[in-house]
Amino acid sequence: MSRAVLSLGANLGDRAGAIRTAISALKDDGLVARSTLYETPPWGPVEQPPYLNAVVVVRGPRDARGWLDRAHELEQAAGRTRDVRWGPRTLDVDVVTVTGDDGTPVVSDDPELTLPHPRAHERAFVLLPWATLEPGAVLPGRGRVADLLAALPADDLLAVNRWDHLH
Ligand code: PH2
Ligand code: MG
Ligand code: MG
Repeated sequence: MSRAVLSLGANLGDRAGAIRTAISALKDDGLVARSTLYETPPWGPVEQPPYLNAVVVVRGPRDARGWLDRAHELEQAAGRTRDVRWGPRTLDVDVVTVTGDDGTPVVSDDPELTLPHPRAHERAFVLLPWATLEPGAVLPGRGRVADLLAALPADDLLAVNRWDHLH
């Protein structure tokens, strides 16, 4: 058994539908907790529409590669086509961190699955929803999620807005 933190994002089509469908599908994989949806400005070099983002915690019999495979299945089911790196997408599911039942985090520098996720520590759209699920969460190798959030520019935090209650 392992425990994984997954980040979900969508900025094309029915953004909320794609994320909610994926979260529902994860109930069969041992969904432990899910954040609400947040609307967030696009991060990165590509100009594109705003994202909806969410974070979930799952625990099940898969290993790290198994969670990545599941993430890709969910992206496929949402009609994901892979084109521009960091570009717009109907659904993106990223594995942020995987922890064994003994608490040991999986560390991997495989370019297809780098763990923990190499950019999660600087992304408010990952850290903020995660902190609402697990206030004491630690991103292995980077420190407490609450401290990482506090280290980000205030504008990054202010730009992550709870979306559900607006709709
Ligand atoms: N994902 C990206 C690129 N930029 N920006 C936000 N706000 N949220 C994302 O999920 C996101 C992004 C590529 O994975
Ligand atoms: Mg991503
Ligand atoms: Mg991805």
